[in-house]
Amino acid sequence: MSSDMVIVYHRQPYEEIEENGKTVLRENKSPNGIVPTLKSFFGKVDHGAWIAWKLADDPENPDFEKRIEINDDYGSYSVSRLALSEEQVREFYHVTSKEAFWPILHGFKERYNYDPVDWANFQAVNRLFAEAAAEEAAPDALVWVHDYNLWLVPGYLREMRPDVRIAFFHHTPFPSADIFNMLPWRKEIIKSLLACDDIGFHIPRYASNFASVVRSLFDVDVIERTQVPDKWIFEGTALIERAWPSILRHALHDIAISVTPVGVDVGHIDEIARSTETRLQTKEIQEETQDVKLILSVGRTDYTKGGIEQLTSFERVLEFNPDLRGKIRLMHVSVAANRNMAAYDEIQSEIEQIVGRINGRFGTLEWQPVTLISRAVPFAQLVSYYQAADVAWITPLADGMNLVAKEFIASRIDGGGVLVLSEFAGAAVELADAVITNPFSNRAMDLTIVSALEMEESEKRERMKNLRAAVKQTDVRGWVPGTLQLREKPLAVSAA
Ligand code: GDG
Repeated sequence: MSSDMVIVYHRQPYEEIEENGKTVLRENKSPNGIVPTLKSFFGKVDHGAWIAWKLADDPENPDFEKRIEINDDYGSYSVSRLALSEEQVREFYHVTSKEAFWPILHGFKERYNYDPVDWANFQAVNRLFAEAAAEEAAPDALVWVHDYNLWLVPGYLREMRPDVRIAFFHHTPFPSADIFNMLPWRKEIIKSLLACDDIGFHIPRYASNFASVVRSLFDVDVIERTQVPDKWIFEGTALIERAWPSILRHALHDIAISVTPVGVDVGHIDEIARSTETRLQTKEIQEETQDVKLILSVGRTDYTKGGIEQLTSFERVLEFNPDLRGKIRLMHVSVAANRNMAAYDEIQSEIEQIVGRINGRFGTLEWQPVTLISRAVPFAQLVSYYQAADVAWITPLADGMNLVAKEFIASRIDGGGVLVLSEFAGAAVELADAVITNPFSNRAMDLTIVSALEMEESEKRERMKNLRAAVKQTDVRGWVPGTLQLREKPLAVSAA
């Protein structure tokens, strides 16, 4: 029991790779930007702890290394690894979280499948996370739990450790009661979340939806409502909201509902963008694409990200605008993060099919309309793509925030480029100067991409200037766990 801050996140904060028969830890290269941000909090406390799962052939094996100590650039912290069998991971993560919760959170009722869910396994795995957090937390520590696959952790943890402060952050959207209440375990999930001191969301709409779900299931009082700041009230997005219930009271316990949009590390991206290596790479791409306008799309391969709808829009644009043939190119980076899951494999092959069809229909020896990249690209290279693109085309059907949009903006040190952004990405609330589009409308999709390609230079620059200012406002370095304050370690005082 020695950590002032305990982060409970299902993945380990590094990648483990085998080198010459030895296991070494390496910075996480998988497409997930949040891990370094979370680790950066460990630099602020004397000692931190991270709780994650690790696959084990035999979870009972006494040689399994349950806890390791790390001292790196981020700080000093321990990582508690919960030994889970392949079956437990499949049930807890791939079935319950990805087949049942994920579609509901993103409003895809028709994809929701709860028949195969083993709820007892989900409860057991969440209890293991709670036990590990209870063991690591110092008195009054802050325990920060992340995402829906750990929804039951706060309830279990509160029973074990009434003293700790519990914060929970949702990286996904949160739907209204009409959709959320399709989950048969709705009451158990919400009861657990009500054990938190603070529940965080990216944008006011998700916070409001959450409050509506709570009120449908429990008697709660709204103690405080908060007006949404003017800068986030923008009529052009479907996710507009004017106020949200920011303190709820249930059974004499107050729960803060906070809105803390996640941003990107602007300084870090700026450094990469200004490096000689990136500039050279950017120049190379620009030389290769100098006669065409480059449209860039980046995201995980997931039905929520709208890859199929985007590719079919590109196909229509080429079909109905013959003058654009040979003049534009789409680079579609779609990285699979959940291999071997039927729903994701299907999307991957559908994407490959459409790309093949477009290239077959319109391509020539000199010009290939779409380049599909299905493997993870090193981040510095991604920054070069962001810099070389004329348009970033980010059109998810639903997305908690969407960090790709913000990374694109942070990379544009030249002040150029156009962002076309879906009104169903949380980021749209902050980024009113993007060209906002509706990915459910063919007409809106086709018109906005063409207008982005034709935009006057002065308008592009004006919009990008405002976008860059907006992205700086939610720099992830200023991100804190909702209304709860960290007990930061005292600043070292010099002996002079
Ligand atoms: C969840 C929520 C929310 C992508 N391709 C490559 C690559 N990426 C990186 C991007 C970015 C990250 O992956 C994707 O972040 P997003 O925010 O766009 O999306 P999710 O993974 O779905 O994340 C989302 C987020 O949590 C944070 O709260 O915004 O709504 O769904 O950082 O750069 N990185 C590299 N190569 C790639 O090919 N290196």
